[in-house]
Amino acid sequence: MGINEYGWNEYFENQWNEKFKEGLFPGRIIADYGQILRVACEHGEICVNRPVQKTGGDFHMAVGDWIALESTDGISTCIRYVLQRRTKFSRTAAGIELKEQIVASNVDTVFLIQSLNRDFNMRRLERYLIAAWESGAEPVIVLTKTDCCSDVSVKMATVYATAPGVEVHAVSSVTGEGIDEIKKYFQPGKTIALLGSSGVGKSTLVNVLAGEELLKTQEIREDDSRGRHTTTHRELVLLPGGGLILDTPGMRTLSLWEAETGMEVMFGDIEQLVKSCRFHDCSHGNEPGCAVKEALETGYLDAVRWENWLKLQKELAHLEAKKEGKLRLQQKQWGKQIAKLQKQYYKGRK
Ligand SMILES: Nc1nc2c(ncn2[C@@H]2O[C@H](COP(=O)(O)OP(=O)(O)O)[C@@H](O)[C@H]2O)c(=O)[nH]1
Ligand SMILES: [Mg+2]
Ligand SMILES: [Zn+2]
Repeated sequence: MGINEYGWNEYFENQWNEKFKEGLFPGRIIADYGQILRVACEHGEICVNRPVQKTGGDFHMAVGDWIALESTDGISTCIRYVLQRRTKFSRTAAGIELKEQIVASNVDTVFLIQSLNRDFNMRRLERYLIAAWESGAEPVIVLTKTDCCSDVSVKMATVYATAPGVEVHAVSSVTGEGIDEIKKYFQPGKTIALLGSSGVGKSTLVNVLAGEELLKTQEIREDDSRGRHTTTHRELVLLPGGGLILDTPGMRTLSLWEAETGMEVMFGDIEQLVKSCRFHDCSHGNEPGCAVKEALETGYLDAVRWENWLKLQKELAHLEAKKEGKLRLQQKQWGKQIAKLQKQYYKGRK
């Protein structure tokens, strides 16, 4: 098995030649079991321990990462470095501690998946698109379970409006509808990640594309409970026709981690509008010359989209503040600013 099949390319080759010395060899993380990582390398598939830093926190490693391995005593292998990522799809990890969680690394295309029956939600799609544009990978929208939906074209139109310029496909893993269409994205050495809520049919889709039952799906089959899902658990799957598919565990919520580029791509028009209000600190309430208000009235700006933008702005502002550990400082500054404004206001009235 060649590492090129697994997506090794010039980008990594250049890093390797610059930074890594002899005695090391490259591998790609194809599954994450927590303490143990499964890695594909020139020797085939091996399991290695996740290196643990002395400080306690584990090294930041994700499925899709390219790593430098070292065979220590001819028997065991350990991870020495993580190569710089070409792309990464991240979110804010669940939990109290503020930290990044890389969901998929070194991905070329992300399939943003929603099912047409239950999971269809444009506000959620906006979130995924922001994170996708931020990741550096190309987003493609895949709507699943066409067999359970009677108004596919209406829903497709809704998606086109939410994600202009992004390709949209509707598929069914049951009837096979649309599957051929999405096969064009799978090319030798290219990695496609499947992202979306639990239950939308990601693993089923991998199995359909792979032509065999590689991944566990949620379906329980009463007829033959044995021997169905016995294949090794993998998250990054090499397809028989070339190309790699990265299945991710379902995410209940996608809390953004970084969003600057993504917000610009998704909401550049709103950012422009906001800038063209007469007052630079316009609250977009009742001020004269408010471009947002005008756009909402004329229908140029969709009210729901505007509300989502406001919500996202608030969330991102909060995240930024948390990130910099400056929440308190900022509150202090706000206090000062308000005091200043009050002072100006009273001065103006005198
Ligand atoms: N009707 C229908 N059901 C599907 C389709 N794809 C997946 N499912 C079912 O949806 C459920 C969840 O699928 P699964 O692949 O485990 O979802 P995941 O959590 O996104 O990996 C399973 O019961 C599948 O059989 C489809 O195209 N049509
Ligand atoms: Mg799954
Ligand atoms: Zn305004």
